[in-house]
Parts: sequence; structure tokens; C-alpha cells
Amino acid sequence: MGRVFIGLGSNQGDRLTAISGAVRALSTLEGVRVVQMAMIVETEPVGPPQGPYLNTVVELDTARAPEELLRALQDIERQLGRVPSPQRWGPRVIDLDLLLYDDQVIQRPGLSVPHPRMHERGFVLEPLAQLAPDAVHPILQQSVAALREQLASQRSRPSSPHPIELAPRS
Ligand code: A4P
Ligand code: MG
Repeated sequence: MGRVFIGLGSNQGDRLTAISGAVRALSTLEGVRVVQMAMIVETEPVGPPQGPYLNTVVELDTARAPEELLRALQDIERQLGRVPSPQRWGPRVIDLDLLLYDDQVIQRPGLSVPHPRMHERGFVLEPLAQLAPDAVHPILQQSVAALREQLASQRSRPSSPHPIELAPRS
């Protein structure tokens, strides 16, 4: 059985219905067991201007091989009404990304695991850290908790090592 994490995102239509529909569809797949799900969070869009997303991550136990699982994820995306977008990182009804599959590193046409941008994205690392802070990124060799810390410190670095003294109010 593989221990797998799937990232879910939606920013079009009824976002909550899409996310819950995808989790339900995952739970009915043969050879897949949904182990746990992180909180659903609302996040600012990364990429071109578009509406805010709902994001979460689910953990699966699966007997399916990575390619076979990816095909099932793409079937679910289609069933939930996703249509191919002309725009990279554009709005979507549902997006299902295979983030981690055990400690496997896969680099084939059509499938890269770990997901190539997962370590740069708060909307992935926040919910993933809730479920598996100690999971290790098999290429970067760092834990999810450490990756999340690094991303947070890049976002808001102290501007000065010393607190700025404010002039007393007159
Ligand atoms: N593919 C390769 N590896 C994988 C993998 N590990 N998991 C291929 C899933 N798919 C993988 O995917 C394009 C191709 O990637 C597929 O044909 C598959 O064979 P896609 O889902 O059609 O396209 P995409 O989602 O636009 O590309 P990508 O690279 O997955 O985009 P991201 O990185 O998921 O970005 N902002 C917020 N706040 N929240 C979001 O969820 N999502 C995106 C999409 C942009 N901004 C966002 C969010
Ligand atoms: Mg995707």
C-alpha cells in the first residue's frame, strides 16, 4: 500500500461542493482508502488574477500505482466539470494534484512526483503540514514542517535586526 497525499483546489463555481465531491469520489475508488483530510482553507490565488481558492489536502492509502492513480484523479476532475483551460495556472472548478507517493521520485512525461511546485506553495504546505509535518520531501530531503517554515520566513522577513524606535508623540 502506498501512502499518498493529494492536493485539492477550486476557485470556480460552487467551490465547497467541488471539493467535497472530489473527496467523496476519491473515497469510492477501488483500491483507495481516504485516511484523513486537512481543514479547507481559503487562499489568495497564485498566478494570473482570478478569484480566491478553497484548498485542502487528503491522505490516501492505495494499492494503485502512481500513473493509474493520476488517471483516476483526471477522471474525477472531468466528472466534476473541469474543462481544459488555455491559461497556465488559470481558474478551475477542481484541481487534483498528486503531491507525494511514499518516498518515490518519478519524472516521466505527464507525471512528476513530488509535485514540482509543492514546496513553493503555502496553499499546499499549510494543509499538508496539518496531516504530515514529518513527511520528508524525497528530493529536497526536508520535512514538510521545515519547508513550510522556510516559505513563511521568505514571505515576512524582519526588515531590520533592531526594532525601530518611534519618536515620542508630541
Ligand atoms: N502532472 C505532472 N505531474 C503531476 C502531478 N504530480 N499531479 C501533469 C497532477 N498532475 C501532474 O495538470 C497539467 C499536467 O500536469 C497534467 O496533464 C498531468 O499529466 P493540470 O492539472 O491540467 O494543470 P495545472 O493544474 O494548471 O498545472 P499544475 O502545474 O498542476 O498547476 P498547479 O501548480 O496546480 O497550479 N492558487 C491557489 N491559491 N490555490 C491553488 O490551488 N492552483 C493553481 C494551479 C494556480 N494557483 C493556485 C492554485
Ligand atoms: Mg494540477
